[in-house]
Amino acid sequence: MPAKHLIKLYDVRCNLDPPAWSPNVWKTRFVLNFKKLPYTTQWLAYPDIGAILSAAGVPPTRTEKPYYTVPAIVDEVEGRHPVALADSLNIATYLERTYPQPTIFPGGTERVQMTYITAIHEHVFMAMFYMVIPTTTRILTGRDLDYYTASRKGFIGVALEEMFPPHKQEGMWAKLRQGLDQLSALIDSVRMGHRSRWLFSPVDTPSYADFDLGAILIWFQKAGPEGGWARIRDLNGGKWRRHMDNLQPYMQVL
Ligand SMILES: N[C@@H](CCC(=O)N[C@@H](CS)C(=O)NCC(=O)O)C(=O)O
Repeated sequence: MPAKHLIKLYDVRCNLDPPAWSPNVWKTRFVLNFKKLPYTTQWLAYPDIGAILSAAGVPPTRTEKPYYTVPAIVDEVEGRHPVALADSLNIATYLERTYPQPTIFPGGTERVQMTYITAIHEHVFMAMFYMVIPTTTRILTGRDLDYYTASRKGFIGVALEEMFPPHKQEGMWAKLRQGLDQLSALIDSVRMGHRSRWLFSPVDTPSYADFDLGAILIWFQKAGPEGGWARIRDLNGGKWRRHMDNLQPYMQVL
């Protein structure tokens, strides 16, 4: 039994209820829920992320702006120094090492899980990125919205209104469908070797790549183009909708 501890999870708020929309934070939340670790979420306003995380002793994740990012956690372990860290993969690795059961890398699949995550990133996340960055403005208000709209061009190098303009939209949807087809083909080849209901796990519990894809699909649902999830959820034989249904037990927002 690990020592008594409480984890604080830092997330960025939005105006939905519950306010959890950030894909990288969902990756951490899935792992916390799956491992049944005790945690509470501290919701941050976008412009306050840097000041609050640095005051909490969390290290920066980047060498240029924004220096500080969510997710971040502080794990207060009785009798030990609190552990403060950021970056979703770094946090997943720490949680797996410190609280190994149940495992997010079943059957020693850590390396292969990383190749699945790269494929999810290339085929799906990148195809969604320029759709979701501008449409995220519909779930932000006040200071959060002001900060977000003023900073994206500087951080990403493209103005919000140039990312997903009407004349590019059909081409971008086609590219996303193509990316989903590619990921679906990879999943089908992975699943030839096992009968698990999970897309990337050979056993009856989900793996980190299952959470990674779930986090990206939640982000697309919550912050992406209106009606966007309805356009993709039943593609590829309904894989994406079934995956989200299967992940429901790990979607609590605490
Ligand atoms: N590689 C990092 C990326 C984290 C990241 O980009 N987080 C965004 C929210 S999803 C953020 O905190 N942005 C701060 C800002 O835009 O000021 C991870 O996986 O944790």
